[in-house]
Amino acid sequence: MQDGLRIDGERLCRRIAELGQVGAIAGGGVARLALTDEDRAGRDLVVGWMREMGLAVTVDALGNVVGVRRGREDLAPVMMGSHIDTVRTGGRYDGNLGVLGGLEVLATLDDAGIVTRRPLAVAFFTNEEGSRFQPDMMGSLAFVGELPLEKALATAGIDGATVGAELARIGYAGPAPVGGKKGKVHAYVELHVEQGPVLEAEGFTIGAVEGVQGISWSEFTLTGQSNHAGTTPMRLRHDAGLVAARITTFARQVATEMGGHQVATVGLLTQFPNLVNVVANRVVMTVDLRNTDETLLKEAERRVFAFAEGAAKEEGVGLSRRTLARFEPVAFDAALVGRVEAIARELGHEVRRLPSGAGHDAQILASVCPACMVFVPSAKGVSHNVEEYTSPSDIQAGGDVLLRLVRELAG
Ligand code: HGY
Ligand code: MN
Ligand code: MN
Repeated sequence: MQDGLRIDGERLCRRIAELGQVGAIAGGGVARLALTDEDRAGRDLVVGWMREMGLAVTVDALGNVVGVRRGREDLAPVMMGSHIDTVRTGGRYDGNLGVLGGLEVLATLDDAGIVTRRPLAVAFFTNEEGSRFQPDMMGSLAFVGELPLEKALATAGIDGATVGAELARIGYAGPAPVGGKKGKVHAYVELHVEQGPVLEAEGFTIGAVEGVQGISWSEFTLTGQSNHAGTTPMRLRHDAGLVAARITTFARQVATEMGGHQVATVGLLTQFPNLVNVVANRVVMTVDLRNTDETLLKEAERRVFAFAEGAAKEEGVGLSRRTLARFEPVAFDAALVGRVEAIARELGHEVRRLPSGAGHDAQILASVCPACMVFVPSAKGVSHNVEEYTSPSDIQAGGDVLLRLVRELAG
């Protein structure tokens, strides 16, 4: 389709800025952890925009929201979407760009008086980030039927609240059922910021995302013995804090030694009693390991888990491990990846293929329909950081690729 229709990038940037005011934090970022009051306010704003556009809005039992624009025929829709929950030091673009970009595509078609053959849908999924409640992509996992609703609702977060209680509290426990989506979505396209340094460093405007790397999230609970920092001889200590520190440095060592796509992060670490003169008797910490190759990811897990056991044993500290999330690498639909690449070129943008380092709802939707992602650059490769930024011209480019691909898929 060669017509010159383009999204209204300025309107999209205005909406990104407006949503970015909800849960705004110093430095231009946002904090809208899943199912908090800030998340509710963001949801209310986006649902309001959906209703203003005349979309048929449904909310399911885990709070996933889908707005549908009618097509000429009553067929399975082409779906766009992402998430609007954020991490605690979130940026304005992660997730939000994919949801608001989808709404912008619909508004552009409204302005042009175009009705596609298939209906078009824009979704935002509950708790994509997984920061407050694990696993990440919780909403889309339930949406496709891979995570039982009861299990999701019973999940306790890092602050002790449960998903079910918080979902009801913010008023987004909806009537629509979760699961049963085979054949109900024709294709899924997610516009998202790269969140890494590749596109900007190499001068590309569009990323044709080939797939998402494997993700392994573990929680370690270390149980030592609190004791007096001054009177306890070193040989008699059972210092949970020391074991945690050794696990952290070993995880980094494994990633450095393995190289390639291997990454390792200790993001959450709480120490008890966390006092200057008391040997720590309890640490809860997370280890995030990722790799594009499942065999290598398993090797990294094996090395880190074995080291942790050994270090705990040496110090006479108890250790238990819980899996918070585990996803194998996912490859997106090859034909769709090819179309993202070709359409970007037709629109005159420099494009390259690349894997996604971050997890996304698209990797979950891929289990029920052909799915793909369109990346746009992140300035300085920064994300999960208030300085996350993507330029208006890159947003325009990403939105135009999304518009053309979705029109092609929806006829
Ligand atoms: O952690 C991730 O990959 C995503 O931000 N949920
Ligand atoms: Mn995201
Ligand atoms: Mn994120």
